Amino acid sequence: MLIKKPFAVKPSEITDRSVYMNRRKFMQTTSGFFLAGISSLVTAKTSEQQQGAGLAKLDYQATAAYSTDEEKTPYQHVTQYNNFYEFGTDKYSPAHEAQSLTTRPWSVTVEGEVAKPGTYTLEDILKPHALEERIYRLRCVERWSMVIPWIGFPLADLIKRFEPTSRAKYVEFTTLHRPEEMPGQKRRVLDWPYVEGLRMDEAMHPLTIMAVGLYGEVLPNQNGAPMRLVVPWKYGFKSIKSIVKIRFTEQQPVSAWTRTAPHEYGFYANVNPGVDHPRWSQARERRLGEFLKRKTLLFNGYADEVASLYTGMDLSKNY
Ligand SMILES: Nc1nc2c(c(=O)[nH]1)N[C@H]1C(S)=C(S)[C@@H](COP(=O)(O)O)O[C@H]1N2
Ligand SMILES: [Mo]
Repeated sequence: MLIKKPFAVKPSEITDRSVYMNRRKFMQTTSGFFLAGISSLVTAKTSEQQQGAGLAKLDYQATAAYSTDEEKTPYQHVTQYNNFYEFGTDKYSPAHEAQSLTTRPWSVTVEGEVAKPGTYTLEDILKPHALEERIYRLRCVERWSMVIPWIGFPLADLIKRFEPTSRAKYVEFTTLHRPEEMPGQKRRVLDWPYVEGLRMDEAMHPLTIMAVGLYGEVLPNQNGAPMRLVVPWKYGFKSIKSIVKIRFTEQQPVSAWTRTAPHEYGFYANVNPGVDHPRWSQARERRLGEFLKRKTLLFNGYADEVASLYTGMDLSKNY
């Protein structure tokens, strides 16, 4: 996703570096005692057991619906290797820089084609929703992937409460714009604030969730606290973080990435190994914490659930 490369690492090197760096960090923080030759398998298993970071615990149902039983990506990878440009373009910056973000009080403005527009507090938003765990794959356009135990609720349940009108064909989401706390917004890497959008049927799809936590705890700031989208069949950039506005529209929203580089980042952004990014192939990906690449799956492996949303569409044109 690097438009203006802020540091001299090729996209192809980024994941390799992450695997190396995270392992190294883990070895440093958790075990000065580990011998250097310890196998990667043992390292991964040990770090995975170290779940959570002592943030507030959430009450949730562990639902099997839609969850993958693949091995979860260790917490350290999920929370130390992030894309959150508001806190810098380096993948290791958000884990540090996002700690100063104030997530209380928090409110969300709902506007556009809805019967119940208004400004809702985070508490208003969350109150009626039972939380559940969904273990989803998330695949970044830059070719790394993760398996994350998200805690959240279906976005559809939230949308219904606002009673969109019949003219609402799309939903647009906006991230907080607060340069004092989001140092990355002082540089024009993107046209701030970060904006993303979904077609109404995508937003209402049962796989689409609003996440408020991961690994049993509230979201760490770097992962999009207090509330972010998770759309597992789309490239990670559609999963917008730290949402403050939800707008229902008749016209297709223009996302921040599409505005910045329309040839590289389209509106749909469905994971598709057959449609290359203009600067790299999307055929393979690296699961964080693993060494061998895997084949990328159509719709990130969720084709059975979502392929019908795109019947008759040319996915190489609607990328
Ligand atoms: N506001 C905002 N949301 C964002 C981003 C961002 O830079 N800003 N990055 C996106 C990208 S490119 C990815 S891959 C995912 C990464 O989520 P994670 O860091 O929690 O793994 O967040 C997405 N949501
Ligand atoms: Mo991404």
